[in-house]
Amino acid sequence: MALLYRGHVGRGLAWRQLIADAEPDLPVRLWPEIGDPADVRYLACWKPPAFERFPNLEIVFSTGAGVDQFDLAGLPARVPLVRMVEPSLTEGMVEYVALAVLALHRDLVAYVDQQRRRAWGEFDIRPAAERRVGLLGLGELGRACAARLRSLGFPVSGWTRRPREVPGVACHAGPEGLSAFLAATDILVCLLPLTPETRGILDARLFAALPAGASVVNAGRGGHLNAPELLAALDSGHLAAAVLDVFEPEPPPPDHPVWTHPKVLLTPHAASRTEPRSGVAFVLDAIRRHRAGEPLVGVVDRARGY
Ligand code: NDP
Ligand code: OXD
Repeated sequence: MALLYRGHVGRGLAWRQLIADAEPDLPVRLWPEIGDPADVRYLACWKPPAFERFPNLEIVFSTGAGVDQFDLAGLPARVPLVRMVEPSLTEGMVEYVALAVLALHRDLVAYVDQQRRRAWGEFDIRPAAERRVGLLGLGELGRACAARLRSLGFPVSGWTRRPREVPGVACHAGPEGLSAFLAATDILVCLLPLTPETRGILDARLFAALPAGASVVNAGRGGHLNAPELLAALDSGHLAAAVLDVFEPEPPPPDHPVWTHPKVLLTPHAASRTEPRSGVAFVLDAIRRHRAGEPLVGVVDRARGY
């Protein structure tokens, strides 16, 4: 029985050491040294190899929260796909979203642009209580971000697929709840999974439904965004600024206007990441639960796509 890790080499070495310390009876193999594929019971990866090579798989782990990078064809229905639900990933995203929302709230993107142009002009300061933040997605990450944003003083609302109740958050759900949610959002933060339903959701129609002067943060996936329509909404002045952590493709082509657009702050898919110690703790807990016949945390619903 073995766990196969396929991903960042340095993090793989850290995973192997941490698992050796905590669970010496579980050998860890690092891709491409897979050994006998029949030994591989657990696979942890960002992008999976062909599942057919591993006839005895019991659990497949995504080393991230998202699973849109997985082609599940070939993964038998009996093998659960488990995504990361662990504190380092959540806290990283909470920090990033707080950073992005505060940057937009305090006009940092516009100040950086001014500095480049050697311009000196101040913008009005608006209280956080008057800046409404709307979260697309109130899942593991969205709910944690909502709590931190509330503690910073922002009124927070959220939009989900199914109706939800989150204390202190004005909740909206489904296509029928989207317009009211958008109309009451000054800073929109996308923390959705990428599915056929959410692909391209950040488009001209959605931007037009936001109040004039609103801003956008995309920390979900690049496939959520229609980039030309975002740049058009920024150029028209309807949107004030955007903070983008994800893009399609990553990185954007060298001549793409998003690199230099004065109203865009771009980061290289770096909002958050699973730190080896807490990732390994999550995986070992899942394996223990699986062996004990207990329910797993973070199982992906394949029909829903997240
Ligand atoms: P969850 O699965 O816990 O939450 C997803 C949320 O999105 C849920 O609230 C869900 O609604 C909502 N949602 C899904 N589909 C729809 C839809 N069609 N309409 C409305 N709401 C929808 O995911 P996480 O919070 O853990 O992660 C979210 C995403 O963040 C990941 O999938 C990944 O793409 C991205 N991510 C990005 C990182 C980065 O570094 N940039 C790092 C980590 C994650 P409901 O509550 O009804 O199910
Ligand atoms: C993730 C990511 O999904 O890092 O975890 O994007």
